[in-house]
Amino acid sequence: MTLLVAVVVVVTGAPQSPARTQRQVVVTNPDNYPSLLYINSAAGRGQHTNTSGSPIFELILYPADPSPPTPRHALVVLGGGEATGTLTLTQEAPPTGPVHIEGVISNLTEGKHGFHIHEKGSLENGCVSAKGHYNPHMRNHGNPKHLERHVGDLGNIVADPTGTALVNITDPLLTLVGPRSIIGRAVVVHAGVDDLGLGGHSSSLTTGNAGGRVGCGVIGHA
Ligand SMILES: *[C@@H]1O[C@H](CO)[C@@H](O)[C@H](O)[C@H]1NC(C)=O
Ligand SMILES: *[C@@H]1O[C@H](CO)[C@@H](O)[C@H](O)[C@H]1NC(C)=O
Ligand SMILES: *[C@@H]1O[C@H](CO)[C@@H](O)[C@H](O)[C@H]1NC(C)=O
Ligand SMILES: [Cu+2]
Ligand SMILES: [Zn+2]
Repeated sequence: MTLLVAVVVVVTGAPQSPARTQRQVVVTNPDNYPSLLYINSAAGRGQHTNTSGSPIFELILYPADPSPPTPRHALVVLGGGEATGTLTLTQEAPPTGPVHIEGVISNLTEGKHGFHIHEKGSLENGCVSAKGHYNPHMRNHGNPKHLERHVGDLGNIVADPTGTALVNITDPLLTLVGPRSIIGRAVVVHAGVDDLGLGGHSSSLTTGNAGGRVGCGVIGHA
């Protein structure tokens, strides 16, 4: 069974909706395994095409499962920096239902801290080894509520005067299964505020200018 990822450029005029929409059809792949084809309309603009702002569709083929979706769970222990904590990730209806991230992060400075999924699940040389934001669709950095964002962009978490941040995020683009699963990648907490791409700084459209990395952990199966 192979998983297929393909991109299709929308010709013109499709509205740019922040909400990810999917359609589901049953197809038969060359091995005669029934599969589910998901059409993700908020994917991105593609690495090798200039679609000048048009949305493109990403088509993901998953093995068909006749039973109801089984919830998926993942876990992150932040141990790669000064900020510590544990986060649980839950996807009630994989592969395309939203992912809920919940937990507590401590030993932060009071205020907002950029919070992202980064590409690599490595802390070999500290949080820097997690590399850049997870961005499979080659978009600019942005607000998680907008179409123009990295898949890994989750905005800011807010620490109280004791340095504790309660994390309670539900995100429609993340998934814990299939070729776009974030399991095996890293969560990173930054020293500063993520400007959501609006700061006008040279790094606003790549990192949100969120500063150094004060906490990180690898997302694992739970
Ligand atoms: C993409 O196309 C638009 C509109 O044709 C053009 O203005 C822009 O410069 C192009 N960008 C690149 C990177 O080629
Ligand atoms: C909390 O952060 C400070 C630096 O801000 C660091 O010196 C200290 O070791 C951290 N505490 C823990 C428990 O990691
Ligand atoms: C998390 O956020 C949701 C929606 O904003 C809210 O209904 C829920 O009570 C929150 N949970 C916690 C533990 O704060
Ligand atoms: Cu980051
Ligand atoms: Zn980003």
